[in-house]
Amino acid sequence: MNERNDTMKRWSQALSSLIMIMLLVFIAAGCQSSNSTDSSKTNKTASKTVHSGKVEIDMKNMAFSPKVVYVTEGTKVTWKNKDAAPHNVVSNSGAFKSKELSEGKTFSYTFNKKGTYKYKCTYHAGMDGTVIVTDKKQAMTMETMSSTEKADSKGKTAPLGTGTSGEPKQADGIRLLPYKMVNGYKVFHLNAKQVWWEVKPGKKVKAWAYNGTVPGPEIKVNQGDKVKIIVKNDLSEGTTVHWHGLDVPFKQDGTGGVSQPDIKPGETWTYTFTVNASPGTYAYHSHPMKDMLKQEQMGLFGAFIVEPKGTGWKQVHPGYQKEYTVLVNDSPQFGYTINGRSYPATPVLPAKVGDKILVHLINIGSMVHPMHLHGMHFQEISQDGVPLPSPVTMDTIATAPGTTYDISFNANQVGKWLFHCHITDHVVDSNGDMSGMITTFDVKK
Ligand SMILES: [Cu+2]
Repeated sequence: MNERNDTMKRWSQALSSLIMIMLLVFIAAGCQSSNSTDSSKTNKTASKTVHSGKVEIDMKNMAFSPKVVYVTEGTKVTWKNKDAAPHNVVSNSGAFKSKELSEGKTFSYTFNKKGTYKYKCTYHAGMDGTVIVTDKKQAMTMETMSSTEKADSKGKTAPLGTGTSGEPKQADGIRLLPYKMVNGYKVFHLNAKQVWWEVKPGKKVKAWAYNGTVPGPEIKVNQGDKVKIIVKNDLSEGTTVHWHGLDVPFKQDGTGGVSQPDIKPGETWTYTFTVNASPGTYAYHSHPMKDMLKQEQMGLFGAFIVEPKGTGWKQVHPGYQKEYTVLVNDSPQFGYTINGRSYPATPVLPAKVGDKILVHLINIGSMVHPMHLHGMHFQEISQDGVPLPSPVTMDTIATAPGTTYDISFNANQVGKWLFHCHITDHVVDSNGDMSGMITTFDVKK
């Protein structure tokens, strides 16, 4: 047994050294090898590689190629004109501007500040591109992921699961976590593990997920419930779960290295508390001391809904016919998503004309997302689980990271009504076509 543990330990040390070496080689190479010379191939696809040091973008066939480039801070980008026609490179924000570049001429700019830089050739309409500058820490996360990918393709790591633990799927695409009553406690089980997750058809990415699903299954309780949540860690590193907004006792707060040690791989941890929070929308997510950024970006989060004492929303508000959770997220791993999917793979939320609809809206990402509803206004009725003194009517709500909202509206018009983030970058793919943070209310007669 000890010998086996030792072998495994040595094996995992060897594997992490290998990943580290691959990472260093990648950085040292300045990723020039991945800069494809076949522009017809890279023309329309966003490069997923994060470049460091330097990178070249071609101006060829009246287009920038690659059109979208990810770089770390301090990377020098060089544009080269490979067309007979002259081009230029002009930043939309004024950050940089080349003079006219005839065939064979180049222009360089070093990006020292994090951000999204859109630019264009002012001579040719529609000839534009984007440079996305990430900080080094974020790039490290992405590179470590792709190194793991390489190890996988050689069959060096265990095969991944693909699905869920069989929880019932709700109309909003989120699974509902079942519980058992034991000695007056509602007992829930969460299992953190690595899976493949399909963000949209053709885009399968590695995820770290609770019970195999992104977001994790929805936990639904009533105010006053006593709950036990048993968390099993099947990740390759320590983790915890934090109960966001629920004001639990300190020992149950789930902050790694602060209220508890990180739960080690293979171990379980039980959280026990009474739900005193007011009925409304909350969340849960991993909050380990080590690797917190990566764990949240990889999918370890979910909705936590508190219903009124001993009853459900529909009983307290007899007017509501539909109740949906809409969880918006941004991450380098999944892109811009609603309930773990990117449009058009996001859920279509059904309604009938005359229905009153309650939406639990959660921003679990790290950016502001102004969510806009087509065709109808809605009312914000509560925020962070607390009812507003008087509801506010609007058609766009600027959701902030880590903030939860309850909104409500009357489905008074037949139609397929979009509900989407209004930052254009968050709702288009690298070609500028609709994608990402968009969902639909399908209101029928
Ligand atoms: Cu957005």
